[in-house]
Amino acid sequence: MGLNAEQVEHFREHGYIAPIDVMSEDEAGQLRALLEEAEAAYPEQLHAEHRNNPHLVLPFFGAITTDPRIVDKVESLIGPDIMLWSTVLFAKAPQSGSFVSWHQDATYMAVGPHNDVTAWLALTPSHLGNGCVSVLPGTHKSGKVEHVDTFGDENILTRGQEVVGVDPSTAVHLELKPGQMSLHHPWVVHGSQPNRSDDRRIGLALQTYMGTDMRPTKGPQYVTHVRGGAVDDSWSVLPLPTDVCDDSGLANRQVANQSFADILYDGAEKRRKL
Ligand SMILES: O=C(O)CCC(=O)C(=O)O
Repeated sequence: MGLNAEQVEHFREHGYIAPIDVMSEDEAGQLRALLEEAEAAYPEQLHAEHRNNPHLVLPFFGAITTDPRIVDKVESLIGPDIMLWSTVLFAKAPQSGSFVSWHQDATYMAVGPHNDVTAWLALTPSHLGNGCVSVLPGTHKSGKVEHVDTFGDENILTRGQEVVGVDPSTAVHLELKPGQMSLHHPWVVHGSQPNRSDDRRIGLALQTYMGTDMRPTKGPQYVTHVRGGAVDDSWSVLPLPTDVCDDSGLANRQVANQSFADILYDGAEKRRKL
Protein backbone atom coordinates (compact mmCIF):
# COMPACT_ATOMS: atom_id res chain seq x y z
CA MET A 1 0.00 0.00 0.00
CA GLY A 2 1.30 3.42 -0.97
CA LEU A 3 1.26 6.69 0.97
CA ASN A 4 -1.98 8.63 1.32
CA ALA A 5 -2.37 12.14 -0.13
CA GLU A 6 -1.84 13.74 3.28
CA GLN A 7 1.50 11.94 3.75
CA VAL A 8 2.66 12.92 0.26
CA GLU A 9 1.74 16.54 0.96
CA HIS A 10 3.59 16.40 4.30
CA PHE A 11 6.70 15.13 2.53
CA ARG A 12 6.55 17.86 -0.12
CA GLU A 13 6.05 20.55 2.52
CA HIS A 14 8.35 19.38 5.32
CA GLY A 15 10.83 17.01 3.65
CA TYR A 16 10.10 13.93 5.78
CA ILE A 17 7.41 11.50 6.93
CA ALA A 18 7.49 9.51 10.20
CA PRO A 19 6.56 7.18 11.67
CA ILE A 20 5.44 4.68 9.05
CA ASP A 21 4.60 1.11 10.10
CA VAL A 22 6.51 -1.46 8.02
CA MET A 23 6.68 -4.67 10.06
CA SER A 24 5.98 -5.92 13.58
CA GLU A 25 8.42 -5.35 16.42
CA ASP A 26 8.97 -9.13 16.45
CA GLU A 27 9.98 -9.18 12.79
CA ALA A 28 12.37 -6.27 13.31
CA GLY A 29 13.77 -8.15 16.32
CA GLN A 30 14.35 -11.19 14.11
CA LEU A 31 16.24 -9.03 11.61
CA ARG A 32 18.37 -7.67 14.42
CA ALA A 33 19.07 -11.24 15.60
CA LEU A 34 20.11 -12.27 12.07
CA LEU A 35 22.38 -9.23 11.85
CA GLU A 36 24.01 -9.98 15.20
CA GLU A 37 24.48 -13.63 14.29
CA ALA A 38 26.23 -12.56 11.07
CA GLU A 39 28.34 -9.98 12.96
CA ALA A 40 29.49 -12.73 15.36
CA ALA A 41 30.28 -15.12 12.49
CA TYR A 42 32.07 -12.56 10.27
CA PRO A 43 33.62 -9.96 12.61
CA GLU A 44 36.22 -8.96 10.00
CA GLN A 45 33.57 -8.20 7.42
CA LEU A 46 30.82 -6.71 9.57
CA HIS A 47 32.10 -4.02 11.89
CA ALA A 48 31.58 -0.29 12.21
CA GLU A 49 34.03 0.60 9.41
CA HIS A 50 32.20 -1.77 7.07
CA ARG A 51 28.81 -0.15 7.55
CA ASN A 52 28.24 0.69 3.87
CA ASN A 53 26.19 -1.51 1.55
CA PRO A 54 25.40 -4.41 3.91
CA HIS A 55 22.54 -5.36 1.55
CA LEU A 56 25.19 -6.65 -0.90
CA VAL A 57 26.49 -9.24 1.60
CA LEU A 58 23.47 -10.02 3.82
CA PRO A 59 20.52 -11.70 2.01
CA PHE A 60 18.03 -10.65 4.72
CA PHE A 61 18.93 -6.98 4.11
CA GLY A 62 18.92 -7.60 0.35
CA ALA A 63 15.31 -8.77 0.69
CA ILE A 64 14.42 -5.61 2.64
CA THR A 65 15.52 -3.43 -0.29
CA THR A 66 12.68 -4.77 -2.48
CA ASP A 67 10.10 -5.29 0.29
CA PRO A 68 6.75 -3.93 -0.98
CA ARG A 69 5.91 -2.63 2.49
CA ILE A 70 8.74 -0.12 1.96
CA VAL A 71 8.90 0.22 -1.81
CA ASP A 72 5.15 0.85 -2.30
CA LYS A 73 5.52 3.94 -0.09
CA VAL A 74 8.64 5.03 -1.95
CA GLU A 75 6.80 4.62 -5.25
CA SER A 76 4.19 7.16 -4.12
CA LEU A 77 7.00 9.75 -4.06
CA ILE A 78 9.30 8.85 -6.96
CA GLY A 79 7.18 6.77 -9.36
CA PRO A 80 7.18 3.08 -10.35
CA ASP A 81 10.67 2.70 -11.89
CA ILE A 82 13.04 2.37 -8.96
CA MET A 83 16.69 1.54 -8.24
CA LEU A 84 18.70 1.76 -5.02
CA TRP A 85 22.04 3.56 -4.76
CA SER A 86 23.30 2.16 -1.43
CA THR A 87 22.45 1.14 2.11
CA VAL A 88 24.15 2.24 5.32
CA LEU A 89 23.90 0.42 8.63
CA PHE A 90 23.77 3.14 11.25
CA ALA A 91 24.47 1.15 14.43
CA LYS A 92 25.39 3.20 17.50
CA ALA A 93 26.94 1.28 20.38
CA PRO A 94 25.42 1.65 23.88
CA GLN A 95 26.66 4.72 25.77
CA SER A 96 28.77 5.90 22.84
CA GLY A 97 29.54 9.42 21.73
CA SER A 98 29.01 8.63 18.04
CA PHE A 99 26.78 11.18 16.38
CA VAL A 100 25.80 12.39 12.92
CA SER A 101 26.32 16.08 12.23
CA TRP A 102 23.67 18.20 10.48
CA HIS A 103 23.96 17.44 6.79
CA GLN A 104 22.14 16.94 3.51
CA ASP A 105 22.51 13.55 1.80
CA ALA A 106 22.41 14.93 -1.75
CA THR A 107 25.38 17.28 -1.35
CA TYR A 108 28.01 14.61 -1.97
CA MET A 109 26.13 11.97 -3.96
CA ALA A 110 26.96 13.02 -7.52
CA VAL A 111 23.60 11.90 -8.93
CA GLY A 112 20.76 13.82 -10.51
CA PRO A 113 18.35 15.25 -11.40
CA HIS A 114 16.95 14.48 -7.96
CA ASN A 115 13.97 12.16 -7.83
CA ASP A 116 14.97 10.19 -4.76
CA VAL A 117 14.14 9.50 -1.14
CA THR A 118 15.86 7.76 1.78
CA ALA A 119 14.01 5.19 3.88
CA TRP A 120 15.37 4.62 7.40
CA LEU A 121 14.16 1.38 9.00
CA ALA A 122 14.46 0.99 12.78
CA LEU A 123 15.64 -2.42 14.02
CA THR A 124 15.65 -1.19 17.64
CA PRO A 125 13.73 1.60 19.35
CA SER A 126 15.05 4.94 18.10
CA HIS A 127 14.36 7.96 20.30
CA LEU A 128 16.03 11.15 21.47
CA GLY A 129 17.80 9.34 24.33
CA ASN A 130 19.60 6.94 21.99
CA GLY A 131 20.19 9.35 19.14
CA CYS A 132 17.28 9.01 16.72
CA VAL A 133 17.39 10.82 13.39
CA SER A 134 16.32 14.47 13.74
CA VAL A 135 15.34 16.68 10.81
CA LEU A 136 15.02 20.41 10.24
CA PRO A 137 11.61 20.61 8.55
CA GLY A 138 11.35 22.56 5.32
CA THR A 139 15.11 22.81 4.75
CA HIS A 140 14.81 20.66 1.60
CA LYS A 141 13.31 23.70 -0.10
CA SER A 142 16.61 25.60 0.05
CA GLY A 143 18.46 23.13 -2.19
CA LYS A 144 22.17 22.65 -1.59
CA VAL A 145 23.62 24.54 1.39
CA GLU A 146 27.23 25.02 2.51
CA HIS A 147 28.93 22.23 4.51
CA VAL A 148 32.32 22.20 6.19
CA ASP A 149 34.44 19.05 6.68
CA THR A 150 35.22 18.45 10.38
CA PHE A 151 36.56 14.85 10.31
CA GLY A 152 35.45 14.75 13.97
CA ASP A 153 36.52 11.50 15.69
CA GLU A 154 33.04 10.60 16.89
CA ASN A 155 31.25 11.86 13.80
CA ILE A 156 29.90 8.88 11.86
CA LEU A 157 29.75 10.70 8.53
CA THR A 158 32.45 10.11 5.92
CA ARG A 159 34.14 13.48 6.17
CA GLY A 160 32.31 14.75 9.26
CA GLN A 161 30.52 17.14 6.94
CA GLU A 162 28.37 19.69 8.74
CA VAL A 163 25.96 22.40 7.62
CA VAL A 164 27.01 25.82 8.88
CA GLY A 165 24.67 27.95 11.02
CA VAL A 166 21.90 25.48 11.88
CA ASP A 167 19.24 26.37 14.47
CA PRO A 168 18.71 23.02 16.28
CA SER A 169 15.73 24.37 18.24
CA THR A 170 13.55 23.82 15.16
CA ALA A 171 14.44 20.11 14.90
CA VAL A 172 11.83 17.37 14.79
CA HIS A 173 12.99 14.09 16.33
CA LEU A 174 11.86 11.07 14.31
CA GLU A 175 11.17 8.64 17.14
CA LEU A 176 10.47 5.13 15.85
CA LYS A 177 9.58 1.74 17.27
CA PRO A 178 11.40 -1.30 15.89
CA GLY A 179 9.80 -2.10 12.52
CA GLN A 180 8.81 1.50 11.74
CA MET A 181 10.54 3.70 9.19
CA SER A 182 10.93 7.33 8.30
CA LEU A 183 11.33 8.76 4.81
CA HIS A 184 13.48 11.81 4.20
CA HIS A 185 14.14 14.07 1.23
CA PRO A 186 17.68 14.18 -0.25
CA TRP A 187 18.01 17.88 0.56
CA VAL A 188 16.48 17.97 4.05
CA VAL A 189 19.05 18.85 6.73
CA HIS A 190 19.22 16.10 9.35
CA GLY A 191 21.53 14.55 11.94
CA SER A 192 21.50 12.56 15.17
CA GLN A 193 22.82 12.76 18.72
CA PRO A 194 24.92 10.21 20.69
CA ASN A 195 23.38 7.04 22.08
CA ARG A 196 23.06 7.52 25.86
CA SER A 197 21.16 4.27 26.41
CA ASP A 198 22.41 0.83 27.47
CA ASP A 199 21.44 -0.88 24.20
CA ARG A 200 22.51 -0.48 20.58
CA ARG A 201 20.52 1.87 18.37
CA ILE A 202 20.32 0.24 14.95
CA GLY A 203 18.79 1.58 11.76
CA LEU A 204 19.20 0.54 8.14
CA ALA A 205 19.23 3.54 5.81
CA LEU A 206 18.10 2.61 2.29
CA GLN A 207 19.92 5.47 0.77
CA THR A 208 18.71 6.38 -1.59
CA TYR A 209 15.81 5.02 -3.62
CA MET A 210 16.07 6.73 -6.99
CA GLY A 211 13.84 6.94 -10.05
CA THR A 212 15.50 5.21 -13.01
CA ASP A 213 15.38 8.64 -14.68
CA MET A 214 18.34 9.68 -12.49
CA ARG A 215 21.93 9.54 -13.77
CA PRO A 216 25.40 9.50 -12.21
CA THR A 217 27.14 12.84 -12.63
CA LYS A 218 30.58 11.30 -11.90
CA GLY A 219 31.04 7.68 -12.87
CA PRO A 220 31.20 4.82 -12.45
CA GLN A 221 28.40 4.23 -9.96
CA TYR A 222 26.64 1.09 -8.79
CA VAL A 223 22.98 0.40 -8.07
CA THR A 224 20.60 -2.48 -7.54
CA HIS A 225 17.38 -2.67 -9.53
CA VAL A 226 14.33 -2.58 -7.28
CA ARG A 227 11.23 -2.57 -9.51
CA GLY A 228 9.76 -1.31 -12.79
CA GLY A 229 11.56 -0.16 -15.94
CA ALA A 230 15.12 -1.10 -16.78
CA VAL A 231 18.18 0.67 -15.39
CA ASP A 232 20.03 2.91 -17.87
CA ASP A 233 23.46 1.78 -19.13
CA SER A 234 25.11 4.73 -17.40
CA TRP A 235 24.80 2.68 -14.15
CA SER A 236 26.42 -0.64 -13.28
CA VAL A 237 23.87 -2.99 -11.76
CA LEU A 238 24.91 -5.31 -8.91
CA PRO A 239 23.01 -8.44 -7.84
CA LEU A 240 21.59 -9.07 -4.37
CA PRO A 241 23.38 -11.80 -2.38
CA THR A 242 22.20 -15.37 -1.88
CA ASP A 243 24.47 -16.29 1.07
CA VAL A 244 25.84 -14.33 4.02
CA CYS A 245 29.24 -12.82 3.20
CA ASP A 246 30.04 -15.17 0.32
CA ASP A 247 32.91 -14.34 -2.03
CA SER A 248 30.81 -12.79 -4.78
CA GLY A 249 28.84 -10.66 -2.32
CA LEU A 250 32.04 -9.43 -0.66
CA ALA A 251 33.52 -8.59 -4.06
CA ASN A 252 30.39 -6.68 -5.07
CA ARG A 253 30.39 -4.74 -1.82
CA GLN A 254 34.07 -3.92 -2.28
CA VAL A 255 33.55 -2.49 -5.75
CA ALA A 256 30.47 -0.51 -4.64
CA ASN A 257 32.20 0.82 -1.51
CA GLN A 258 35.27 1.89 -3.46
CA SER A 259 33.11 3.89 -5.85
CA PHE A 260 31.10 5.22 -2.88
CA ALA A 261 34.33 6.40 -1.22
CA ASP A 262 35.64 8.03 -4.39
CA ILE A 263 32.39 9.97 -4.74
CA LEU A 264 31.93 10.92 -1.09
CA TYR A 265 35.56 12.01 -0.64
CA ASP A 266 35.76 13.94 -3.90
CA GLY A 267 37.57 17.19 -3.10
CA ALA A 268 38.19 16.24 0.58
CA GLU A 269 41.59 16.94 2.14
CA LYS A 270 41.88 13.46 3.65
CA ARG A 271 40.13 10.09 3.80
CA ARG A 272 39.04 7.75 6.53
CA LYS A 273 38.48 4.04 5.89
CA LEU A 274 35.05 3.29 4.42
O1 LIG B 1 21.16 6.97 11.66
C1 LIG B 1 21.58 8.10 11.88
O2 LIG B 1 21.85 8.45 13.02
C2 LIG B 1 21.73 9.10 10.77
C3 LIG B 1 21.08 8.65 9.51
C4 LIG B 1 21.33 9.52 8.33
O3 LIG B 1 22.03 10.50 8.37
C5 LIG B 1 20.68 9.16 7.08
O4 LIG B 1 20.00 8.12 7.02
O5 LIG B 1 20.84 9.89 6.10
